[in-house]
Amino acid sequence: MGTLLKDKLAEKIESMRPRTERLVKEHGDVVVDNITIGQIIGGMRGVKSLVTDISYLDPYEGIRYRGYTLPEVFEKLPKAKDGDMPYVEGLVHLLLTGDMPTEEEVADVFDEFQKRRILPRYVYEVIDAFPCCSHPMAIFSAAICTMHRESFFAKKYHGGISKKDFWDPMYEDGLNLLAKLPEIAAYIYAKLYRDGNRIQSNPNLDMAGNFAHMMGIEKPYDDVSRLHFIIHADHESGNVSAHTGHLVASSLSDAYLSISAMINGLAGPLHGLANQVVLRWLQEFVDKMENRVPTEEEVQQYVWDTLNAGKVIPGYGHPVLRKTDPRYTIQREFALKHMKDDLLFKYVDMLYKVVPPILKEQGKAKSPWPNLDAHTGVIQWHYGVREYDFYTVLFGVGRSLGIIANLIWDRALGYPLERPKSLTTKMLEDIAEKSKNKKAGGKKEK
Ligand code: HAX
Repeated sequence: MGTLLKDKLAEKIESMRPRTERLVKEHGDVVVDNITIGQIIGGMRGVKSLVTDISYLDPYEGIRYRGYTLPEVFEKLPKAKDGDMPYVEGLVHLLLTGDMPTEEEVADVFDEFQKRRILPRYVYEVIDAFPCCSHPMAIFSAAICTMHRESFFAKKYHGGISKKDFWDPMYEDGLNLLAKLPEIAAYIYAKLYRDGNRIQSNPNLDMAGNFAHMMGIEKPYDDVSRLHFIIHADHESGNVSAHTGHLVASSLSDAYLSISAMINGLAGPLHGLANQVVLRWLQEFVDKMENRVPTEEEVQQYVWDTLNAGKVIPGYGHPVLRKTDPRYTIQREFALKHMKDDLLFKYVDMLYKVVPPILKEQGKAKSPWPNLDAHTGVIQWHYGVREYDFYTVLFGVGRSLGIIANLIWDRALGYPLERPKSLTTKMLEDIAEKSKNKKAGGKKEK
């Protein structure tokens, strides 16, 4: 056991390579997209300029992992023996190979993780050495970065390795890191919020089940963790965390350096940090309401007050999605089943009714619908994880699954150094002027 995944992946890579090579050799000059000045200044929204087969985001349907919608992923992946949610190990197999795993293939990834999960001692020491009041995301990023010295890829590269084989040490680094992330996250939690009293990992448990165990939280928190890691795993390549991971790895930085960098991108309030911002915003509202359920008018007033103060409604809107995020819906279904009487969930439920019409009326946000961050914190809060600074670390553990799958495939298909071209503002002004004159000339000729 423990080699099924790598052997299958090697076969998939061999069959995929000719497709990429043919596209570049025979169709390299085919135009896919144009770019406007608005897109260049506006964060490259919608520019089709990246390639990944791990996931695809449709604005109306939401994310598909390897062609499967999220409800299909939850239905088809093998379920945990002692829970309702699928094993994260099965998702790893799906993301890497594109195939739904058998029970045996899930057990194989389980074995892979068991072999690799022990943390070097210095990682605990790095976490211990952080000054007080450090944000857990800064600690998480540093802990991962420190393990750069373990990198097989870095060693092999310096020893001299064929480009064709780059993916192999990236696979080793990627799986080594994934297996260790739950322990790093759980130790950061213990250190910051439980006086350093950590619970030893249980090698008989699956990745998410073991995480729940190390957090010291009873069932169904193991299922909450499986759900959480799976829905956060991937969202195409263009979001800040995925793109950062890909960009940094494109310079042949190893998995540790690349994942540490992506964690820093995820730590921004417009991206992963939104889940803690949502909770803070909700808590302020609950305090204001003195712990009672508000009326619809009070919720409307709170939302308008936030907007009128020049702030965004956290957890709402998205750069690509144009409907309710299915990752929100899946969490909502879980909450309706397990915690429908929870006070905070009642707030979230009311906001779901109230916010979209208000954002539509305000007319700025292109999507008035909730994204996944509108819901994650409420579930964590319910199960006792109330230190909301920590929520983005949980996001980071999940997001690493998809990004590592991408990094391995980036190496396998030989994607080169990323290096787009920049222009100056004056150059853009000249292009704009030329286009204006051309249009005016065209009109005169008519
Ligand atoms: N509340 C109020 N205004 C909003 C808004 C919201 N939730 N979402 C967008 N807008 C505003 C924007 O601020 C922008 O205003 P200006 O023109 O004054 O700058 C305008 O509507 C157009 O923005 P957009 O094109 O619809 O959205 P963007 O692609 O620029 O930004 C964001 C997408 C997710 C950053 C945005 O919707 C937002 O700030 N949402 C709140 C924060 C949040 O929930 N972030 C998490 C997103 C999911 C994710 O990546 N998680 O990791």
